[in-house]
Amino acid sequence: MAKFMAEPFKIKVVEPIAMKTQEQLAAAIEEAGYNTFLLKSKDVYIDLLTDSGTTAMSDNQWAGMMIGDEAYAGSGNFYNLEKTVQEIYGFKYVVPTHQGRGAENILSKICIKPGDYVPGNMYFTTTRAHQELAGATFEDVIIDEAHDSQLDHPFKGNIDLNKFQALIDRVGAERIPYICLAVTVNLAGGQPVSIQNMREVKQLADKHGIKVMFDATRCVENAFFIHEREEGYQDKSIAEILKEMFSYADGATMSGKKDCLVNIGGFLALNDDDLYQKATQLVVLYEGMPSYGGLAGRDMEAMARGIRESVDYYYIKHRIEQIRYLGEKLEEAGVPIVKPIGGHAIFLDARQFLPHIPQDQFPAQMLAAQLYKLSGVRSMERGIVSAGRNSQTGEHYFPKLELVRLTIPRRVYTYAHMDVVAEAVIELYKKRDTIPGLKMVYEPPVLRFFTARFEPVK
Ligand code: PM9
Repeated sequence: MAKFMAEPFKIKVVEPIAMKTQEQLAAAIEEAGYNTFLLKSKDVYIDLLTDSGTTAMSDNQWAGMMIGDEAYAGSGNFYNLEKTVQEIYGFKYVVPTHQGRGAENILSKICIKPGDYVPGNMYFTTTRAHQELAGATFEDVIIDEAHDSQLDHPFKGNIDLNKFQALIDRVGAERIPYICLAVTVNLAGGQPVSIQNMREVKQLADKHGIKVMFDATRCVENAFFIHEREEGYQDKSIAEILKEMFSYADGATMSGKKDCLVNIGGFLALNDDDLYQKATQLVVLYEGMPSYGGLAGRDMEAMARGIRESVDYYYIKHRIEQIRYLGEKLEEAGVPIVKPIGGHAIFLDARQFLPHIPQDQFPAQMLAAQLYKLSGVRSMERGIVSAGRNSQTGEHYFPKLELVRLTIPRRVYTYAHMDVVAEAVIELYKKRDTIPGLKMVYEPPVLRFFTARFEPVK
């Protein structure tokens, strides 16, 4: 059998992509202030900025778009989505939102009071921003291994139960409304959480009356790693593993733009009647009626169908193996990447790639800009720029991980595209000593990575 599984789909529609000259690439990145978020899509050759909303939908999903029930209230597509989430994930209630952060906003507002603490397995940008806006302090309780890019560990996303217990002892359980468990952990490199850890977190949380809320954004990728790595799960289907995973959660926020295989959409899933009532009161303010929550009927139908497709074993096996193919090529050439290879992306370790650039000269930001300038491949900084500033002290957060993410959209690119990306990264690695640092010349007050601008240090 081939080491890397070929695409389990045929290509029916194609979208041409731009071929740019070196001069055009250099001009575009300068105009974008060395921020790959500010590039125009038309100037990008292979777009690995994100796997969020960039999925190629199936013929079945597009067919579903045609039966969108666009009634203002009680759309049939909402009931299909609700039934699908109940069946596949096992939650009682579903509140649709326009995307993941809509669900994060509602969850934070209904659960958090000022002065609370929310522990989690490493921060995520929008998740932490909503927790902080609601008055909470985020506390990272992921295992130490997650902060070391070179340490191989099968479940680097796990919660350290001692850190969780220490927080409970320090601030008191009554100031911890919930623990946020991301499956997988994006900023650690797409690293999974084991079923055993989920079970133990739930036990400890239950003992202290603390709720467990999953960030379910990449739950199918997490389920695949459990199938591959955790004893006793080799004979279980992806759907069975997902069901068990969510049995250890009281609720979940979901960015449907990732593992639900759609271009827009999300939801908040809950089991508790009272929390659900509160969520429906807020969703009408921020998103729309509880039966559409900011989405068109056709979007809910596409998401319901995407959820069912996502649990197909061959879909997820191909996805993970395509990413591994790229990662192994880079490893063979000695390029420093986060280990083990995660579920949605390859993460370049910018500290090791560009050791001569200090962290406050934004090495990962510059690495992403240089990769684009060389090849037209767009990636994303996930280091000090993404981490932002401590709102109390105004200082930069200095995360241990200073990374560039090559994020693979679902069902969009082929192995040949992965070859092009690998060649470009390897070429850049060979001339890494010539790359200077950056200074920030514009900084917005929140989520600065989206719109900040930079210039090379002379
Ligand atoms: N993730 C990503 O590229 C898109 C925005 S970049 C800030 O990785 C997790 C784990 C995510 C995520 C988005 C969201 C928010 C929540 N949790 O983008 O609002 O990776 O649908 O989801 C992005 P929405």
